Amino acid sequence: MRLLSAALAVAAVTALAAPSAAWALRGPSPTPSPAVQPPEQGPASVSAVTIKPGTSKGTGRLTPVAGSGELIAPLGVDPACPARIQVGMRSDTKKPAYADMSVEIDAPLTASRTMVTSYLPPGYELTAPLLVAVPPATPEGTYGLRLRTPHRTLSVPVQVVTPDKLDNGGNLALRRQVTASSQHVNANYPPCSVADGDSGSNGWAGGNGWNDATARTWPDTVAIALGGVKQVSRVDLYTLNTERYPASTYGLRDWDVQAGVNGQWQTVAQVRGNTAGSVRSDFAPVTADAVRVVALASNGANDYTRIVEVEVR
Ligand SMILES: [Ca+2]
Ligand SMILES: [Ca+2]
Repeated sequence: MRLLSAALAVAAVTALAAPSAAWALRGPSPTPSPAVQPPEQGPASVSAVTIKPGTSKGTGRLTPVAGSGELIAPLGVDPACPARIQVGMRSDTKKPAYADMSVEIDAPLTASRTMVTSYLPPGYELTAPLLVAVPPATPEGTYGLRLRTPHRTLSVPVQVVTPDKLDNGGNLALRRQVTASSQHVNANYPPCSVADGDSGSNGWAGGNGWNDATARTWPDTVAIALGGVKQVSRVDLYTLNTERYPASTYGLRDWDVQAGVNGQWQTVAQVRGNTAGSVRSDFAPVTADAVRVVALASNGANDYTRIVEVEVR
């Protein structure tokens, strides 16, 4: 048993120590691979591929796995913010081996990779993000995504829907059109990421939050069109906040919340001196077709605006 444990540990270290050599991507990539920013431009924390012990079913085969049973891919979304799903494979084989999984998707949808290849010890599971792009003219409907290992295929239906039909949990901003006063030269901070449904900071620099391009210059603005006139009375703003990059040092400090009413921006809430990762602003209901955040200052010396998500209700 000790020998087996040692072998597994060595195999795991091998797999984890050389991810670029152990696995490879092939095929089109809708977004550039994450890059670490220089310190003055903000922190980065990206972990794209995870290899960890799984629960082997003892089938003796490679089994494709997916993070959910289906993928919802909204139409009309900025290509910089594609739909995402975790995919991968679990080794139920008896010996360590190089494992291949192919990724097929129905046209006209495209996936960020067509193949995942990795060294995988028995009982271990690999997962990695798959980005699915939906061209603007794609008809609504169900499309096929197939994950194939040599003896198994996992089919994950992809539902292409307009943002109006999304189950948005009451968040009127979800997957709506976003415009910002500036966009960082690094493509991993697109404005549309403030309405992608991911409010967690752990994916920062991986495409799920907006970093402006004008250090120490204010104001910065990010506006979300609501797809029509809606009654709104609450905005939740999530700024960068992790253990390593706390909001008190890297997050947004001061901002105004504005509502677009009859073509005019009205300030409906103000936040000053914030040090928290998220702030809820409640205000008297207004009828608006857009919501805008006017960023006025951030904490610390870096002085960029870093917003992970804005939710509107
Ligand atoms: Ca986000
Ligand atoms: Ca700025």
